[in-house]
Amino acid sequence: MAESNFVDYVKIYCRSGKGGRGSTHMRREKYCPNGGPDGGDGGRGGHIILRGNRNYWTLLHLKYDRHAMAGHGESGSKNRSSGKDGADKVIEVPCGTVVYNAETGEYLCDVTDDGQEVILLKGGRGGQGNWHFKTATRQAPRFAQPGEPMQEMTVIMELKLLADVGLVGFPNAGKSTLLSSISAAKPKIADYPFTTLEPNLGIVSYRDGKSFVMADIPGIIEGASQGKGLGLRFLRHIERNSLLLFMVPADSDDIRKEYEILLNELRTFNPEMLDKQRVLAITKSDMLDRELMDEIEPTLPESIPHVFISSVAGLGIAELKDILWEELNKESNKIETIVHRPKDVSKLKEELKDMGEDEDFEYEYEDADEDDSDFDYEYEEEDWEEE
Ligand SMILES: Nc1nc2c(ncn2[C@@H]2O[C@H](COP(=O)(O)OP(=O)(O)OP(=O)(O)O)[C@@H](O)[C@H]2O)c(=O)[nH]1
Ligand SMILES: [Mg+2]
Repeated sequence: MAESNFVDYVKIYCRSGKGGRGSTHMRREKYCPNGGPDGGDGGRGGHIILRGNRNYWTLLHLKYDRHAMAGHGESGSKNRSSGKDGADKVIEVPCGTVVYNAETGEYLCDVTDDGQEVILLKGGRGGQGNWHFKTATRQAPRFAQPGEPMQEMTVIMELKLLADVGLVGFPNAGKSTLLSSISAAKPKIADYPFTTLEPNLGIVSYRDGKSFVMADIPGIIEGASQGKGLGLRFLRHIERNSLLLFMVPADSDDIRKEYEILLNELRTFNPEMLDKQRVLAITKSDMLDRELMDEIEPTLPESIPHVFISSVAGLGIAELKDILWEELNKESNKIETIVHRPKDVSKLKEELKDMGEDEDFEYEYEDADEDDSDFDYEYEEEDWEEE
C-alpha cells in the first residue's frame, strides 16, 4: 500500500524503568561509632504512560519513534537518602487508540478521552535501604533490597476513530460527496471506485448550533471479509459509531440486495456491528422521478428508516439530517462501550504484514550485568537473609 500520512496501526516496543537498589550503607562519622545502617531506598522506575491528546488524529508520530523507554530509578545512598525516581515516558496518542499485546494478541487498554492517562507498564518499585531491616537482634544489616525489575512488551496500537455516524457503502456510492456537501471536510471525489483510500471525518452542523461527527471510510465490496478490495481494515473506524448510514445509489440493479451484501460483510467483520442502529440512504436520487421512487419504495428493507437523497441537488438532505439526529439521540442508540476482542494470534503475523508492520525489533539491554533475577520481590522482611 502506498505510504500515507494516515497511520492507524503501529507496533512499538515499550519498556518501563527498573527500581533503584536500596543502599547498604553504614553510618560512619566522627564521634558516632557504630552509627548503624543508614542506607536509603532506591527510586521507582519510570512508568510507560499513554495519554489521550485530541490534537493528534493519527498514529503517524509513533511510526518514527518505535521505542518507548522510561528511566530507571537511581540507587539509594547514605544518610537515608532515597534515589531519584526514573523519568516516566509519556506516549501521546489520539483519542480512540486501542492497545494490544503484540505477542499474545491480548487486549490491554483503550484511550478515549483527551487528557486520559493509562499506565501501560509500571516501573519497578525501588528497593528498601538497609535501615528498614534493623531489628533488636540484628543491629547492622548488611543487605538491602534490590529494585523491582523493569517490564517490557511489544504492543500494537490501533486507532479506532470516534465518530457518531459511519458511512457504509460500495465504492462510488457517493459517500464522500455527501460528507463534503454537509461538512467542511474535503475528501477526494471521483467517478471511479476506491477514490477514498483512508477515512475522513467531518463535523456536520445541525440546527441551533448542534452538531455530530460523520466518518467516511473507503468503499466495501462483496468478499471484503476475504480481503477483496481494501478488505475490512477500515471497518474498525466505524466500530465505535453509534449509527451506521448505509448508502446505495439509485441506479443500483437491486438496492435491497446491495444493502444485504454490505450487512453481511459487516457481520463477518464483527457480529456486534449489527447491533448498531442503521439508516438507509438511496443516493443520487436526482436521477429518479417521483414515479420511480414510488416503484422502488416497496422493495426497500422494512426494518430500518430510509430516505432518498441527492448530495448534488441538495435533495432530501435536511430530512436525512433530521433522521440521523433523531436516531442519534434515542436512548437505545447511545454508544455502548464496545468490547474489544483479543486479536487472533494465528492471524497476527499476516495482519502485521498487511499493515506493513512485520519488522522485528532488536533491543539492546544497557545493563545486563546486575543480576537481580533470583530475588523474590515480595516486600516481606522474612524474605531477607543476612548475607
Ligand atoms: N448524479 C449524482 N451523482 C453523484 C451524487 N453523489 C455523488 N455522485 C457522483 O458519484 C461519483 C462517486 O462519488 P464519491 O463521493 O466519490 O463516491 P464514494 O462512495 O466516496 O466512492 P469511494 O470513495 O470510491 O468509495 C462521483 O462522480 C460523484 O460526482 C449525486 O447525488 N447525484
Ligand atoms: Mg469516497
